[in-house]
Amino acid sequence: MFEQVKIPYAYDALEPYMDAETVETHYAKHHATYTANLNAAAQEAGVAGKNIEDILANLDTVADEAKRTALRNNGGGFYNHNLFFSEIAPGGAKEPSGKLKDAIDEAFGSFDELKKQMTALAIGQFGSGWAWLSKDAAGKLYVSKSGNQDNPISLGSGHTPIFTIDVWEHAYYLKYKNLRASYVENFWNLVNWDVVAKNYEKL
Ligand code: MN3
Repeated sequence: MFEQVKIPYAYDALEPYMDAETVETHYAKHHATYTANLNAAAQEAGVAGKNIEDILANLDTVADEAKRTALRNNGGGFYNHNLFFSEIAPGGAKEPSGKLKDAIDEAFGSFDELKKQMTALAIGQFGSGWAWLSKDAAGKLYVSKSGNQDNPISLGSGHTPIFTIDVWEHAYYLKYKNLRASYVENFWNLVNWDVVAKNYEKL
């Protein structure tokens, strides 16, 4: 059974940058639904015992198009939101340090430059999707964006997302309405860089 990551904070803990109603709806409705639908889709496709990274990395081994699409959309929705809700746990470092900072400086020149590039990707994603900070097979960091619930893991071997920004309207519309750029600018205030550093050092 796939289970949503438990969030160690109250729905109102991310105020004023992310409002309680958005967090509750996003986590307890949207994310919960992706998780339930993934469990059903994994049963249907015969991959229920596998881990989510394996499923997303090997979507092309599922021959049936409807089953593959259900895994892609709901598997992505499950995984992406687990990363998202973990990385914004209150507390922790307000900016990268240690090995993660070194890797960011090597890939982008500075943390400010990473923020600038990822903000531009998040704002520029047409329609629903995500902006990503990921590690490639050689351990180098890079930024990207994707539509819908697509995830860098599905691009091929060795792609590991370590940080993401959800730019589906459900992530911000109750508070920010059409102002996605304001949501993205404020999102940086929420990031717990200790969690991102753990994601970076995990593999
Ligand atoms: Mn979302």
